[in-house]
Amino acid sequence: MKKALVTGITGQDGSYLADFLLEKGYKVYGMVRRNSTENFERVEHLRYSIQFVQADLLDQMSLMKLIREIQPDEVYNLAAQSFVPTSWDQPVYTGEATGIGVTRMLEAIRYEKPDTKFYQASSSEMFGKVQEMPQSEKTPFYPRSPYGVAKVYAHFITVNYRESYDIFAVSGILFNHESPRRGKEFVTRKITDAVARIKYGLQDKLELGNLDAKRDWGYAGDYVKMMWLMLQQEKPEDFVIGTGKAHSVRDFATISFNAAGFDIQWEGEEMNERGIDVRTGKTLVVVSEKFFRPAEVHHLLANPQKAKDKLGWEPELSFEQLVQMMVEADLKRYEKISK
Ligand code: NAP
Ligand code: G4F
Repeated sequence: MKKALVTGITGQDGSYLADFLLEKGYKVYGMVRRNSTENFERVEHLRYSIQFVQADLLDQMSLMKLIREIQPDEVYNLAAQSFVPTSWDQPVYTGEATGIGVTRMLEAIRYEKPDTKFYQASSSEMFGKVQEMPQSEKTPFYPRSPYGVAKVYAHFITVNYRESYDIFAVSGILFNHESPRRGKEFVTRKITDAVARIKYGLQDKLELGNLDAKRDWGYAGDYVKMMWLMLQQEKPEDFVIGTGKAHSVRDFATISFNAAGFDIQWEGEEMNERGIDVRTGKTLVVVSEKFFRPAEVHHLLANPQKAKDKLGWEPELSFEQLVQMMVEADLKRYEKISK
């Protein structure tokens, strides 16, 4: 039985990857950091199938001990301070967890089990102020946030350990991927959660920032399989994973409200733009300055050709299906609460 250690197991991707690896017959170890209360909502259904182990990316010795004791065949490093706006408020912490934390894990592997295969969760946020359209493995990075900068460091330290110590270490440069398990501070889930709350009369309207930002959004459940596939290749290589289609935040909001039976129309410009329900004349969306960022990443679009050719990558869920799935899940959740 192969052993996999997954960091970030309590996060969106960790929970989907654990589902996938268990189905493949792996023994899964999920790394959790110490919290005053348990935070197992996304992995509740796997509580007795995963072995939870405690360590922290900020603590070198805890990682050494983990690798020594588990002797994993594969490590998936999904843990990070992953919310871009927080990285402006806590840039040093973000650098420690999202950047240097990766070096700590690689050092633990180098000393305790150098034949472990290592997956690093790199990000399209590294492309930032994009240098070409669409973005591939060859596109130069230009990060626009402390989070993006930390991910670039993490990316290159992974390349460096591969080249210096011959560790099977790869980065998946993943574009935004979403699901009903997405954190509610990220824009997609913020929208679908608000749509459901408005539908059940629990919220009046939704405040958003830059409606013109465009992302290449895919479904998290499709993406975790690619993480695993990257570690099953003959030689370690980095891959871009995305759908090759981008949509704006405004598009995401429009489709979400439509999916819940609202008919939204956009009026006004930039800071004064509003989303109005055509049938009732009620304002559903307002733009608020507080959600704008000091430096925006305006448009991300993947060129996933390498993954298509070498990994057989083809996303199963379309953008519209993804939005529908997220809205339905949130409607169901609030239907239960409102009864
Ligand atoms: P997420 O839901 O925010 O989960 C982050 C996980 O990291 C949580 O389990 C969190 O634990 C853990 N964590 C944070 N700091 C830690 C520390 N110091 N030590 C140990 N664990 C720590 O993120 P996600 O969306 O699943 O993303 C997974 C990874 O992919 C992240 O590295 C993210 O930056 C990267 N990524 C995500 C996307 C995307 O669109 N989702 C795209 C590209 C790259 P707690 O539950 O205790 O907070
Ligand atoms: O959903 P977001 O917060 O995701 P962002 O910043 O693209 O980061 C996510 O994807 C990265 C991959 O590229 C990951 F590495 C990272 O960990 C994370 O998962 O924001 C998306 C866009 C931004 O342009 C933002 O300005 O939506 C815009 N936006 C507009 N109004 C908003 C809002 N974002 C948030 N979070 N909240 C708003 O009200």
